[in-house]
Amino acid sequence: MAAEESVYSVCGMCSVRCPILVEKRNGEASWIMGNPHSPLKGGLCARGAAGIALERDTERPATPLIRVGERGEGKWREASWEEALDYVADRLKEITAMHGARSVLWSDRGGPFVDLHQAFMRGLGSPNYCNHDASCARNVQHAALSVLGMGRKLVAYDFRNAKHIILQTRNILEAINVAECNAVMDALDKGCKLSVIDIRSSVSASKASNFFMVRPGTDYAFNLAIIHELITKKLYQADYVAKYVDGFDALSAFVQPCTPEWAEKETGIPAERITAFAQELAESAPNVIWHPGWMVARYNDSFNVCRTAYIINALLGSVGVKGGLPLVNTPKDVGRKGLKKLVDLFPKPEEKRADGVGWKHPQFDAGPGLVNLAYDAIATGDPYPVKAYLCFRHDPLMAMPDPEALKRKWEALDLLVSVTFSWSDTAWHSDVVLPLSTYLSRESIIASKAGLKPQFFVRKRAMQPLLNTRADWEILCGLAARLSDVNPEMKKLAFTSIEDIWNYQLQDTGVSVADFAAKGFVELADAPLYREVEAYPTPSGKLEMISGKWSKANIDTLKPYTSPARPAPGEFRIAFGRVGVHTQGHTVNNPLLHEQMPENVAWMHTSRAEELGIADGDMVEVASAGKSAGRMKAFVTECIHPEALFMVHGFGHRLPVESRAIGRGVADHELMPGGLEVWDRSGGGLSLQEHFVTVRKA
Ligand SMILES: Nc1nc2c(c(=O)[nH]1)N[C@H]1C(S)=C(S)[C@@H](COP(=O)(O)OP(=O)(O)OC[C@H]3O[C@@H](n4cnc5c(=O)[nH]c(N)nc54)[C@H](O)[C@@H]3O)O[C@H]1N2
Ligand SMILES: Nc1nc2c(c(=O)[nH]1)N[C@H]1C(S)=C(S)[C@@H](COP(=O)(O)OP(=O)(O)OC[C@H]3O[C@@H](n4cnc5c(=O)[nH]c(N)nc54)[C@H](O)[C@@H]3O)O[C@H]1N2
Ligand code: SF4
Ligand SMILES: [Mo]
Repeated sequence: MAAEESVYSVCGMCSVRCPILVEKRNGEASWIMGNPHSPLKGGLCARGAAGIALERDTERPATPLIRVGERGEGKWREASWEEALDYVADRLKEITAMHGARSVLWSDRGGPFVDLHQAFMRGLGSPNYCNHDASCARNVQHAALSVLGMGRKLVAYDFRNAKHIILQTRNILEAINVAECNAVMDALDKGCKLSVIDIRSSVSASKASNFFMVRPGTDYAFNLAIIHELITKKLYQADYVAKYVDGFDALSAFVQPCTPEWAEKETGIPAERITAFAQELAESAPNVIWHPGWMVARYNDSFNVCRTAYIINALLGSVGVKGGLPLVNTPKDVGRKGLKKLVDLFPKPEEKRADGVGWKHPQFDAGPGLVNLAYDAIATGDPYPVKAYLCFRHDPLMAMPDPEALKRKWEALDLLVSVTFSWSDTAWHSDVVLPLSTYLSRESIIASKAGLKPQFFVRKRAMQPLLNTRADWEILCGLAARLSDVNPEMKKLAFTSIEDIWNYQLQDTGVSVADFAAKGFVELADAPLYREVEAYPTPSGKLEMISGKWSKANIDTLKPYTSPARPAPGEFRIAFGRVGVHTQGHTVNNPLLHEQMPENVAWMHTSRAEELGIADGDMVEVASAGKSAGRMKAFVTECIHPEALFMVHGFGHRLPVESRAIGRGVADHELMPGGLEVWDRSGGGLSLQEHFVTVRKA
């Protein structure tokens, strides 16, 4: 039977947001595939294919809920949408009347649709918009800002034209972005080399011609030795460096002691392999991509690891270059007008941010701030009281270390609201749960994507929600309408249809809503555009080996290397990562994906397992600072560094409302006591792998 209708939309099973085509039968989504007009060519990852199971799952918040018991007790009363939105709006009115608009904090998952969220916060008059990124890519973002003067997403990874791709702390074939996976696989088919630097052998490592299993926490030493070799052996692109690099002499002097022999002692990688690797890199220059990483909230020097990745790219002449890291184009770069921003409906609040970003920490990107520091403001009232927290598509109790400590920091909140499409620890702990429609049953605002060919794209509703859930715009515009009696400015955001929002956004762009019908996205250029770089937006106009901006904040960007602690006898360093079939913690209860992988296992080296009398498949108990986080199966293998204990993040759920996920596997973030205070002062990221655990046979 032919499908009734197809809808172009956008996947929402992870933060990549691939373009999709949804087929419908009997008014419901019946089949999802990658958008055939896009580089996905119809393909999708396993999680993307499990979207219909999410929509049909009833083990998710089915209607708005207002807490009646204690926080986290799981006692709720069901409310209508009218009642729940009135309740939240009334509480916000009371709190802002007493403590000012700045007492409201927001966090979300970042990404292309946040204009609406930022507009809501500005409309309220609060500067405290944050995203999740202190626990993800902030160190990469700040490294990019410190070397290139611009954010990490303003350069692309031109995998298809590369001759050598280096993945460091980046498992591209399992931590999936479908278009990137396809591009890397196509490049490998054409003879591009792949090198992987990891603490364990991942699927990506299995495709590599060079695999370097470094001692956990020593990547900075590895990179400094590569820089040493590129400089002392004159393997760098001298013309490029003369034109684009600032601080080369200081860098040369700094890496002088960082010989491959020195790095061998730190990393465990033989000196001659490091020397040979540097030579190989030079042979492919400038078509080299040394990936600066994605999830790098790991160590106290992760910022420097990412910085040195950008520096190596700079020495090899690949920044700003085809087949390397070319600059992406915004609509303006291709002579087009960008979307009209919702955030521009309101003036920027003059108030300082509660997290100190932009004033106490002038070097950091004030856009999404650092949410962990905003939690400190909740707990201390310094620099001012923060009393309401709207947690949107974000589960900090799973995404941040040490959930019990975080709950204590939140005790001073008068209102905690969670907007989510699945149950989460944060939703369970909230005062109000506003159930979001899944991405199949909601629309989103139009998004703009910079790239070699910039585009606008839109998520359309493929079906009506099966449960009593609402779209993000319906929730926020509904709150805005209710807040306009005390804050007339908010009327501007009280849209009553998504078309009105889309038409507002598309004003003067030369694109209309109807233009999305053909492919689901509208390209703003006919062909990829590689722009010649004249100057970088750094203080020196060049790629900065020593960052002018960070120096002003008294931070040394050529930081001396500190050797990471070795685990005490019987201990392991905790390490974590992703797996192809799950997204973070929120797909573990998805009926289809749960079937694929119901629990995580503890990867440990054969020699360490023998020491502890543990055999492959044994149940083990994992603890940190004497506190057990639960039991899981041991996966005993030669394919991991002996100092590390690795597990996939997102398991160890404890909520009774998730019958499939409950009690399966262990939660890595419960093994990081005091972890909220352990973060990289120069890069802003949490240092989630600066923690040690013990394991015993259960
Ligand atoms: N210990 C430890 N901590 C980590 C990590 C780790 O590996 N180990 N990983 C870190 C990383 S890389 C990140 S990005 C953060 C992630 O942590 P979070 O930012 O919290 O991300 P998610 O779990 O993807 O999503 C949070 C919630 O949003 C809800 N949601 C609502 N709408 C949508 C939607 O349209 N799409 C999706 N996908 N979810 C929606 C989901 O139901 C889920 O409950 O955690 C970080 N924290
Ligand atoms: N399937 C799937 N794909 C995803 C996601 C998902 O949840 N599931 N999440 C998305 C998100 S939010 C993010 S941030 C990205 C993350 O993308 P990645 O950062 O690529 O993913 P991870 O698996 O967290 O980590 C990559 C690798 O780092 C290794 N590693 C750990 N410690 C060290 C170390 O000290 N040195 C080195 N060199 N390597 C180390 C791990 O073993 C792992 O193989 O993935 C995105 N894509
Ligand atoms: S990578 Fe997979 S889950 Fe993520 S957006 Fe793409 S298809 Fe969806
Ligand atoms: Mo992430």
